Amino acid sequence: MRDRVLHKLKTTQDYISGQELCDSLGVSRTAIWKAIHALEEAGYEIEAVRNRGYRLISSPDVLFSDEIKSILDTKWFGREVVFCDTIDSTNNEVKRRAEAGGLEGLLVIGEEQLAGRGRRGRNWVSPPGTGIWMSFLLRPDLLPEEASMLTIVAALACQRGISQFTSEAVGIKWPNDLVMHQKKLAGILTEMSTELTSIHYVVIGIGINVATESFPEELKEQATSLLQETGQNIKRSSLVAAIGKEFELLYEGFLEHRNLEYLREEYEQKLVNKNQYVAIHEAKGTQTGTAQGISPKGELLVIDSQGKEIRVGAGEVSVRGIYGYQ
Ligand code: BT5
Repeated sequence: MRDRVLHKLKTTQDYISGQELCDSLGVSRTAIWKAIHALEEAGYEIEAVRNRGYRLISSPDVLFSDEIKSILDTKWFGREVVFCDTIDSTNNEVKRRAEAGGLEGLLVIGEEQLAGRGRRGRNWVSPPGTGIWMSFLLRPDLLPEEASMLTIVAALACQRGISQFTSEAVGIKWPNDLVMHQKKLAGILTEMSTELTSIHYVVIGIGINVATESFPEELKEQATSLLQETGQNIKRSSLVAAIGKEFELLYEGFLEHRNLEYLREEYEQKLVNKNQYVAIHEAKGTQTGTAQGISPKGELLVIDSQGKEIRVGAGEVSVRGIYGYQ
């Protein structure tokens, strides 16, 4: 009910009377009053004027599905938006819904994640009220080995989206981190369900520290938030909408080309690894060299000390000067 009343308030220019709300939503005056009260509790500023009705004055930084839907300007991204106050992991929730037949574009946003994940089972710190913890569902007609390129596409979409709100440089650390002033601002987790030669679905999870004021001790040196770096309070719902729009545009290009040549130049301009000495930690051992850029398949191109080119498909990459790596 809260969402429906909010939608009405958002789509009405002037005041809307209590009676109009009751009639159009088919509920009692008490139900409307309760919903208005709940919205006020959530931080919406609503003016109530006798004989005229209600008017929305300002919206807080909330991620309710209706708030997001009211500003999304996308074709399929967020065609369904699910908002959860608390969830284990938004990637898990998208997977569950994908298994139950969820459609491409389904977007799940959590205010708080109790089991937010990074890659290889690592933890992703996801407290309430400060970040964007979201995942969306894709059902691309790609080969399983092509899908890892989607992390690169998502990273650039985040880079572009965040850059719309700040003049500070937003960098990409290959393959899945966004970086500001040499600290980690955001991370991407791409997971998929596949068969030998086909993809059932892909889940792209994005975690962005927006208004975090302090991090747990073990992250302090390496993590940061938009608030800490820019001093600005950026509205999370607007950022979600901007990233969704950029992702749609870039994804169209990707499906057309099925490689990353079309975005390589722009990506490499944002790549903090470029021309840096990097260490690549893989299961088979650690290699070092200077990163040059990415291949059309999204691998990191590195030249080792003998001048030999190494193409890194997966693994951990440390870059000197970033996250305390020396
Ligand atoms: C990532 O993994 O960076 C992927 C993070 C993806 C999070 C999103 S949130 C929505 C969706 N649902 C999920 O459950 N996950 C996705 P990786 O490259 O493995 O980095 C993980 C490492 O980042 C951890 O081991 C920490 O060192 C660090 N870390 C944890 N929480 C962080 C945070 N909030 N900000 C910055 N760094 C963090």
